Amino acid sequence: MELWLATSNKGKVSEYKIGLRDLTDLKLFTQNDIPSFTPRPEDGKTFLENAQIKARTLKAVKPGVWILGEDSGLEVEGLNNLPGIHTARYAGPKASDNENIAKLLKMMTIRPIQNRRARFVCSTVVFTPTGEEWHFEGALSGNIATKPSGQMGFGYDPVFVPEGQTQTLAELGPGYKSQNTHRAIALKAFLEKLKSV
Ligand code: ITT
Repeated sequence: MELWLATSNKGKVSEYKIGLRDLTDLKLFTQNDIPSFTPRPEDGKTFLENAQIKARTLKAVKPGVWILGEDSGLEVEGLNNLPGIHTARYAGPKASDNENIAKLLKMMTIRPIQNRRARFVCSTVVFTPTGEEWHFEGALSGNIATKPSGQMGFGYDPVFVPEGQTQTLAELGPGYKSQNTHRAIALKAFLEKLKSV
């Protein structure tokens, strides 16, 4: 099958490569394989709306193939579920992962926040080659660490400790992430659905 990922995030692409490795006939591409591709602004009000924007924009230039788009982010209880849909750009439009992490840790100390519970969420939209639209969701609960630890992964991995673990996602690494994360859960649901068609 030919599957196109509606993302330019290299960390996500690495994780999809692992999660999809059992599909033996898979030909995997991303929007970055189309030099003229221009993403649309992610101006939806929910993770689902933003995932639809990404998947639909790629479908418009690549009809008749499998398309997968996802929007994901971090909801921190003590920050009224922020950064939420603004997770990628929390510290500004071109913010790096380190700048986003620094802003998050700062927001939790300006007014000391005791409740560090948080969850990663992922909303995934798949278009089949015939244009059917499928939706999948995943979430991973945990806590925000007081300082970054670990080198693996991307985004907020160095400050996210999954429930029941003592290490961050950046220390636990791809073996753990490919089985347990918001993205892995939504992807497994897609793979299950794929078996049924
Ligand atoms: P695309 O829109 O091109 O897919 P993006 O990075 O902008 O890439 P999102 O809009 O979905 O993606 O933003 C999600 C952000 O949430 C992402 O940039 C990370 O900062 C964070 N994030 C999502 N999943 C994560 C994970 O598994 N580990 C760490 N951080 C994650």
